[in-house]
Amino acid sequence: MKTYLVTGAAGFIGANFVKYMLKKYEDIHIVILDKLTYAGNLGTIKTELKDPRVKFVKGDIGNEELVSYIFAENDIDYVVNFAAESHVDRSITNPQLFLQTNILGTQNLLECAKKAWMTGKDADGYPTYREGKKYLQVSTDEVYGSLNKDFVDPQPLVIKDEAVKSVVKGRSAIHTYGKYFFTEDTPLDPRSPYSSSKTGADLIVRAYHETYKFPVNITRCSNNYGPYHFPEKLIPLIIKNILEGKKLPVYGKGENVRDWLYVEDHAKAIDMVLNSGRIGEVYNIGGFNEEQNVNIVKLIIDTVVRLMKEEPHYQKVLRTDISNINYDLIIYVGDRLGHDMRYAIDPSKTAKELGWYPETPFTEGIEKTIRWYLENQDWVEEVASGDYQKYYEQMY
Ligand code: NAD
Ligand code: TDX
Repeated sequence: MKTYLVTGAAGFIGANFVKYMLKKYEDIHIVILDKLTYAGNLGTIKTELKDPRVKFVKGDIGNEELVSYIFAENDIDYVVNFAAESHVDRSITNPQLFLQTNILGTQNLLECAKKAWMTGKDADGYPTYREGKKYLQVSTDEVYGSLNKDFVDPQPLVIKDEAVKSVVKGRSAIHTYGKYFFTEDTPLDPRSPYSSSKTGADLIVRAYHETYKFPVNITRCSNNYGPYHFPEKLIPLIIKNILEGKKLPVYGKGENVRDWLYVEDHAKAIDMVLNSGRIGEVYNIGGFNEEQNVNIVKLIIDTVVRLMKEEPHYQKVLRTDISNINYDLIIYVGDRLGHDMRYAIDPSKTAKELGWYPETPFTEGIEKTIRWYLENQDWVEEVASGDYQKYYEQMY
């Protein structure tokens, strides 16, 4: 029986991770620590909150007294730190909060876990820890910067490594937009306040490992999508606006490339890294699934229209006539400051060492995601009330 401290689990990926773990393991305890910022929502985990295996604590990962208390009250085996300020656009208007939560919050979690797990010192003066403990930092491909100059017309992605090929079983990318990919050895080169704060967090995690031999893993994943994604991010914002007949804002020329990963595939990878990842290692988690933003928007429009026609009962959620849903809704708006051009993760190490691969083909994942939004409009209304409206008006 393992006990997990999962931070930020009232948010998008953390909640999906908790759902995945509770389904997969009967014998598990999960303590959720979440500050319930604008991005955290108890409605996202309402079923899990009723589960006797789950405890919920409202609070800040940076609160030393509270986090120490959680460690004193629970025999935590694994910490999985999802809690963060996660939106690049918000980091441009309010960078300080990102440093506070993402760097100082992470350091506080590390320090409290270190104190709770420490057993003594070895002959060289390094701390020793109780068996089987691990801290996992959920990081991002954005710490590697941007593949700005490496940009070509879409080409088929050819995986040459036989070991990787045998793991991904043909479920590889539709195409790639460049020759270069981020590997775990790519130098860190963040460019936005958000990615700089995530890099700061990664560096302090590495420092705890090197300086105190503290047991850690870092995972760096590409853009996630799926259920419970907050509608400030591209995919859920576009779905929401289509259903309301609103314009679809695409930054700049819409040519920027992101690598998209279905959130459940990410949850599976984190579980595998916790179980089998080598201590101190970084693991890249990517979708083998690069696409330009404008093509994502077009794919969502096409999929919504197809679903509405194939299953007309979905039309009841439309606040516009179906004939209005077409590419004319797309508007090109001012570009994000310092907008990273291309992210492309090479997850070969994770595939080879852990046997993980992104199982969900993109068109299937997008259809599942759109269906989820069509069927969960109550959730959308709940998270998009109040502050969200102000944010939306300021941004667009
Ligand atoms: P999210 O914004 O949806 O959720 C963040 C959660 O953290 C919220 O529930 C929020 O209330 C909580 N939180 C924020 N500050 C906190 C604090 N100080 N103390 C405790 N809780 C706090 O984020 P997400 O998209 O689910 O991302 C989760 C993690 O994954 C983040 O660390 C993010 O950097 C990383 N990541 C996200 C993506 C992505 O595509 N969404 C990709 C790569 C990495
Ligand atoms: O309205 C929009 N129009 C638009 O063109 C929005 C919200 C975004 N975009 C563009 C910007 C990006 O190129 O779409 C792309 C995706 O944007 P976001 O959904 O904001 O994601 P991104 O900035 O790529 O960052 C995400 O992936 C990496 C997460 O928010 C981060 O937490 C994660 O680390």
